[in-house]
Amino acid sequence: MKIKRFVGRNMKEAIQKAKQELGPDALIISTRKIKSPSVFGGTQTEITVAQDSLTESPPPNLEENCLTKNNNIYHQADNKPSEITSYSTTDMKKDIIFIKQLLFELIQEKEFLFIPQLKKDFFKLYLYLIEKGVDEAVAIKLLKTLVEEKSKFSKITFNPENFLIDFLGNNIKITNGIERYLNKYKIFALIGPTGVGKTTTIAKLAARYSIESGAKVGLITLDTYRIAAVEQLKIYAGIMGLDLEIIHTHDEWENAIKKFCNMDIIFVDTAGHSQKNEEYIFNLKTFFRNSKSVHISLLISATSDKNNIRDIINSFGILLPENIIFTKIDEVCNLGSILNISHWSNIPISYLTNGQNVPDDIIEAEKTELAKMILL
Ligand SMILES: Nc1nc2c(ncn2[C@@H]2O[C@H](COP(=O)(O)OP(=O)(O)O)[C@@H](O)[C@H]2O)c(=O)[nH]1
Ligand SMILES: [Mg+2]
Repeated sequence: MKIKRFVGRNMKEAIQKAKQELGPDALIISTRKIKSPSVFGGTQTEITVAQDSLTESPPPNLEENCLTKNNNIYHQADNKPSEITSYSTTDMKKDIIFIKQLLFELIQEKEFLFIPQLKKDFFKLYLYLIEKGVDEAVAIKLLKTLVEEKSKFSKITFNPENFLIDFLGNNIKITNGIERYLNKYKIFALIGPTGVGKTTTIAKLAARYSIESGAKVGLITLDTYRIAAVEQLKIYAGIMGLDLEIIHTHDEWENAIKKFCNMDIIFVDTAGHSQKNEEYIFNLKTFFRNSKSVHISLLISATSDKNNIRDIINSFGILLPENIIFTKIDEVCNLGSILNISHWSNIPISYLTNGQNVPDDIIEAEKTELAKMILL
């Protein structure tokens, strides 16, 4: 019997490595988490695998050979001398949790494989979407719809590429910029986590409306927690020759709105906070509640991982944002999150920002373009 250890970022990767080297019949005899050698820390998964076809000796009894009487597990890697590692009940519980997780992941994949039509026609596309950051459940749901819609087309007129772009485009919720809200609102507030690009995006939008469209634009900032944050917007306001009001209280807010009554558009910058800071989000909600005329855009960075994106949508959702501005798309290769966002919320994407340059690096959301970006 050959016993070998394999290390991966997670259980799945470790198993893949084992299968690659020892084939599908290799038997996992233990798993454990180990410290990652990466400078960023974290953990890796190590599995110990046995394969009996590589040796003439008869296959050992797993219980006898792997577990000693005092419940230790026997590791023999690369034919080096064996070592005895303590294997406690806690370790065993951890292993069971791991195995449950693994089974769960496998079942999720299987759901896809059990839909024959999907497996046959769209398996590659499924894998591609996953690689692009589309959530597995979202990808499966999309592809199920895709199968139905594809069947409506005749073979002669069917163009797979255009079909796919149209299909994905129709699954993305967008609104082109904020134009269509201008007859309803005058005050546009940007909210979202710290560092997502709120102030920079305000500068881009303010420039677009004041310089390009000649509109009268006023700026308000509620972000008075950090001096640097106020200074940042002051600099932009100075360059563009725009009035800026710095607000600490609700009275100051009322006065600023009165002062800006002749403005065509007012952009409001807010302090960034984690989506986990419920108190802050609640306070912001109370602040804006008295100002029903405020249009709210939620900023989400393309660099956030998909679980974070889901959290951000849920937590900031209580402020009832009407748009999402998807920032920093220049920093990622995978834009599958756009499909996740459209699946997890009804809020349309209005803009995407693609760089630090003010005012150039901002584009209005457009379905076909977004679909192409995702598929690139
Ligand atoms: N790469 C990239 N950086 C951006 C983008 N938008 C903003 N940033 C940068 O992200 C950082 C934080 O932006 P800021 O506007 O201060 O974020 P805020 O905390 O949400 O107001 C700054 O360094 C910006 O230049 C973008 O679209 N792409
Ligand atoms: Mg800011």
